[in-house]
Amino acid sequence: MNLLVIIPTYNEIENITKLIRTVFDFIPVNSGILVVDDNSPDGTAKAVEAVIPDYPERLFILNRPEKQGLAAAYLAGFSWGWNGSWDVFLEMDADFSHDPKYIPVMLEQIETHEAVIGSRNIKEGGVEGWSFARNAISKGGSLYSRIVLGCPVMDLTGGFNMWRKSALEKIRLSSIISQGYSFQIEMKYKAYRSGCRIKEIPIIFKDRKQGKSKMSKKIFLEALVNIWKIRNTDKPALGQFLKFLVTGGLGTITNLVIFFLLADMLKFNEIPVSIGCFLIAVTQNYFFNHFWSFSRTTANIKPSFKKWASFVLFSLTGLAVNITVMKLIIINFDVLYKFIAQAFGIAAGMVVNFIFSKTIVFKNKSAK
Ligand SMILES: Nc1nc2c(ncn2[C@@H]2O[C@H](COP(=O)(O)OP(=O)(O)OP(=O)(O)O)[C@@H](O)[C@H]2O)c(=O)[nH]1
Ligand SMILES: [Mg+2]
Repeated sequence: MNLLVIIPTYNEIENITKLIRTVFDFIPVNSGILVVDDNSPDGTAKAVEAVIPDYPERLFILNRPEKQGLAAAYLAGFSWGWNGSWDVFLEMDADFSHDPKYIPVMLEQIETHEAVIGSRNIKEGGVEGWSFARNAISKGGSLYSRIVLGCPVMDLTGGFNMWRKSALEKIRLSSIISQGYSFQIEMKYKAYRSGCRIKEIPIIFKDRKQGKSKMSKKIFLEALVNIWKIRNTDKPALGQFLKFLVTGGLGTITNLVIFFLLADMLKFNEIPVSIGCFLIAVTQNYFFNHFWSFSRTTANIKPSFKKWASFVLFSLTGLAVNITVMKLIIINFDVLYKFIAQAFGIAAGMVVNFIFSKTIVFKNKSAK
């Protein structure tokens, strides 16, 4: 398998040359290294360029104009290598925290897995040189993310990970929302959710000896908040359904208020009033669903008469299901009150309408 090691750098001049040489000692001849540098002021890129002649066709640099965070650097790295002959990608820090000696072990495991994670939080894994506080923060962060996301990976925050191309396809890199350090968590979570075969191997993580950490309190807090966003990108269905229900409830209120005004106060005939109220409520629902319940999928489509009409049609279908279910329950079961049957009917109608809305009316055609 052809391995591409991707190393993001920002001010790693003290480390990068030595790291590149060490990594080359541990990887097979068909492997390469790509350094993704965000225009480091210390001249990291120049240092890399100086050693490129030593490793022709094996060492590459991707120069980016400015510091844009770890996620952007890795995503750029993956896409740089996407059309090349690489089948396996390895993420690795430039500061020697990730010991290159583990790469052969990871390569062995990637034969039978789609993702191999260098893990500090399993047996025989660990951290060297970290203060008690830093260790506690890292472990706490991992545990917190595991609980919020319901993801069994023990080391969610670590950045020493190997991916088969197929795993990156399953993750759908275009869906990644993280910019900073939560990127690592998001990658693993999405790999897990998309059914990748994941293996954690123990690593001893060593604190950096040279250069400055880019980790800060702000970045850390950002990651804590991001976990919830990550969870939402993956589990929109329940949120969508709840919003859809609230929308339906608001539509019903609108319907009743207008019905009261026209039929009770102004004494109009209740049949045409009822039809009018239905259309107004459904129109309101249509816009609420478009801009709220399904806002995630409708971001790049506009409301249209055609979509509105199909939504009206499916609302009527929902109503038909409602009436049918209600009637069937009353006929077949000995219900104490008919409204109980109607409640089941409404629920069934709602579900049917939701499914049509989600899969047809508010579907994002460009989503894969
Ligand atoms: N290209 C690029 N690389 C970055 C950026 N931020 C961090 N890096 C690199 O990503 C790797 C991890 O960053 P570190 O500063 O070591 O962060 P850390 O490992 O979480 O923190 P320490 O444990 O204190 O080292 C290093 O190779 C950095 O040079 C960025 O914005 N752009
Ligand atoms: Mg580091």
